[in-house]
Amino acid sequence: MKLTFRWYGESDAITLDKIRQIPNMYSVVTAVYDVSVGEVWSEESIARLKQVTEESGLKFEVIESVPVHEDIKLGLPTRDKYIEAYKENIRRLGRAGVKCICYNFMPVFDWTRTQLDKVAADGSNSLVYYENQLEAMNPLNGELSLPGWDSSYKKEDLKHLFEQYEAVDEEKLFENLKYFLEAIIPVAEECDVKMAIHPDDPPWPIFGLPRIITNEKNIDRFLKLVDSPYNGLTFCVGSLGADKNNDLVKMVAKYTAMGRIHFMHIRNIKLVDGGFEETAHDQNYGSMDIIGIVKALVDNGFDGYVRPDHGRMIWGETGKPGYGLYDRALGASYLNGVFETVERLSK
Ligand code: DNO
Repeated sequence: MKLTFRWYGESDAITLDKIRQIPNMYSVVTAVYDVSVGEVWSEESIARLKQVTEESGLKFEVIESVPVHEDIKLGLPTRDKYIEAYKENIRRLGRAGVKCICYNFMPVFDWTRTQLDKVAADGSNSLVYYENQLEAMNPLNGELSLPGWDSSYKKEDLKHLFEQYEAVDEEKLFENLKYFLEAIIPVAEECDVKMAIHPDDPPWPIFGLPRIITNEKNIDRFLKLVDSPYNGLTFCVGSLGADKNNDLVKMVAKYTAMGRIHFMHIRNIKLVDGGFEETAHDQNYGSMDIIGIVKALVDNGFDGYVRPDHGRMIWGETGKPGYGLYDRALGASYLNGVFETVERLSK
């Protein structure tokens, strides 16, 4: 596996100098943040990211994310121009040495939590999702904002988007995803860039909006939409694991054997009545079988990218919820240990 770490570019308080000191660190996972969704990324911005990353001794091989414009997900006539821009981004990133692009196909909102700083018994705090808190949230009042959400939407835009999505059910969303993949995967093949869709987090519809990358059946269907190794997955343990019906060890083994997992997001969550809580990465703190998942990867010859995912806030650190340094670095170290042990024992 190739260990990676998400880096929010030169304005990130967690600098490359710090990231490169984490044992076994291979590449950053980053993006160009100075353009709106749907635009072509400038060659200069890409070159700059590559240059500073490589100067620090790290690789520039994984992008998270090139976001997909809502018109593509909605299947509007204007989608074609955004798809052209998307293809151009794949070409430009491929030329810069990028090997894997993570993206998602969640309508309007990316990952969603109901509280960002739930304090645990040990004094750390983390992100949680409780059904009853979600029911009390109204995304249309424009006041709600979460770290994963596009904050450029105004109240009126959101209302309009919700109205447009009334015509899009799961079937329609699958159709729109197919149209998108049929256009971009040939370009990804040509440029040797693996596309890796991120599952929906949480893996069920929220606020009445459809979500489709949620379980084994739907992922099987997704992979067949365009049956190419370039049409692959970011397998996010914490996202898919929020649904207890998902057998993650089985899914990881199967999709790794198929050569379709390009990127692993590995973190732990604890399933509780009516929701879940993000915990330390270590096996015994949450409900995920982290060791079983790593074993499924190793047994099936996984050689893709792995990153520790959301961390808790510990040691008084403040910053972007889920994306502090300390607990993600502990997560990285834990994952190194699990991989090393499982690899060694499997020889
Ligand atoms: C959350 C992240 C997601 C992910 C996107 C991919 O922390 O894993 O926001 O980057 O869904 O497009």
